[in-house]
Amino acid sequence: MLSVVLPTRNEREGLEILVCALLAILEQATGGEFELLVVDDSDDGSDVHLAERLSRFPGRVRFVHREASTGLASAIGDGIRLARRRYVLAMDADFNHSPLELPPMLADMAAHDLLAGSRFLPGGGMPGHRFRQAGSRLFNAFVRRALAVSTTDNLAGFWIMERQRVLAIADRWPLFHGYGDYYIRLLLAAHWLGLRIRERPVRYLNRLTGESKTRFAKELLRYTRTVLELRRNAPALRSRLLSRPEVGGG
Ligand SMILES: Nc1nc2c(ncn2[C@@H]2O[C@H](COP(=O)(O)OP(=O)(O)OP(=O)(O)O)[C@@H](O)[C@H]2O)c(=O)[nH]1
Ligand SMILES: [Mg+2]
Repeated sequence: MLSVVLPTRNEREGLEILVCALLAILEQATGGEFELLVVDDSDDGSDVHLAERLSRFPGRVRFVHREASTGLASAIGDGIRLARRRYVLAMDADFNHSPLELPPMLADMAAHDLLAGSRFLPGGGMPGHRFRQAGSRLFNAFVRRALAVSTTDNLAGFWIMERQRVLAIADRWPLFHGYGDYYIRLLLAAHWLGLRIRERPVRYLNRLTGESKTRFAKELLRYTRTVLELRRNAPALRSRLLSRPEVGGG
């Protein structure tokens, strides 16, 4: 049923706790039909420790360490390619994305082509960080206008889709490069393809332990460049994507 892709970089303390929470929650929510796929780019030695700790869950948790890190988006892409279940769910591994959101998301997934968490729908939210909240809201308004999409949260990166469908899109249009901007490309592709996108509110939690890898202002600049480039190249990208009907919605 479900493969959960967890990209990690130097998450020594929190990851094992997250894995245990996910194992308990998903056992119930999926009737045991799931796997967790950790795609790790750590350079602090935590990979050796985590590989050993997570080997206690054979058949449930796969830990893949990449020697040469090519960044967050490519880790998610690799995880999706390695996944074995019908649906893939991508989430951060630092508790920003709460494991408690998974059961309601799973209950909704079969009725939609892309199920996406949003902090900006009633009932959603994120703790603290007033500057970040305001920045994210403003940026989302910009994305909606620049790319003519309706999604309220184009940065969340907390989503579920059929694995084959994501791979078919990525095959046509490389999505998985950069950082969180891969998600803007994925949502835009889904819009262009007319997929049934469903946003549902999610509440972020504070990162449990460890350090953020995001320089928010710097990433926002990168995301802005991505959006402007997508807008500029939209006709060519769109026709490339739509030239293959089998990736479309249904
Ligand atoms: N595999 C891999 N994972 C990464 C990389 N960079 C970040 N991550 C993971 O991606 C997730 C999101 O990274 P964060 O540093 O929490 O970024 P963020 O959630 O945007 O920032 P904060 O809100 O400050 O936590 C976490 O699970 C990280 O461990 C990377 O280069 N490779
Ligand atoms: Mg985080």
